[in-house]
Amino acid sequence: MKLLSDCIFCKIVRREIPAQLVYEDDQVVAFRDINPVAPTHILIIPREHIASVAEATPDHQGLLGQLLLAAPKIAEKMGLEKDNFRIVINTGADAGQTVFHLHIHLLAGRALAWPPG
Ligand code: IU
Repeated sequence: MKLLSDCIFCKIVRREIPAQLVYEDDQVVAFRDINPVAPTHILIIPREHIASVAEATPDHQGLLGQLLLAAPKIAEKMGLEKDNFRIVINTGADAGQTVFHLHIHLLAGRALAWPPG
């Protein structure tokens, strides 16, 4: 499995820096965003280092499914309405990606506007 020594999210996966973990399984880790933009703001990431969804390959098909399927599990586990949340994957700097380890934002707990900025 690819892990990058200088990637902050890889360090969270390896428990080298602290994070408030809310869920983990064999391929996925989820933790609270340090700068939440909604009452609930969770980042769902693969243990494996993949820079963005644009870097994913057909080999990652199962992993990508597992990442997505973690979202309603986490919502339910956290006492949220299981079917009332937004998930977002910023891909590339112009789309707002700042950490280049694939992550799904799970946002909930307030009304969310559309379209996003
Ligand atoms: P983005 O989609 O790449 O912009 O999201 C990165 C998120 O990672 C952003 O919401 C940050 O607040 C969050 N984050 C974090 O939770 N912990 C960290 O150590 C760092 C960023 I660096």
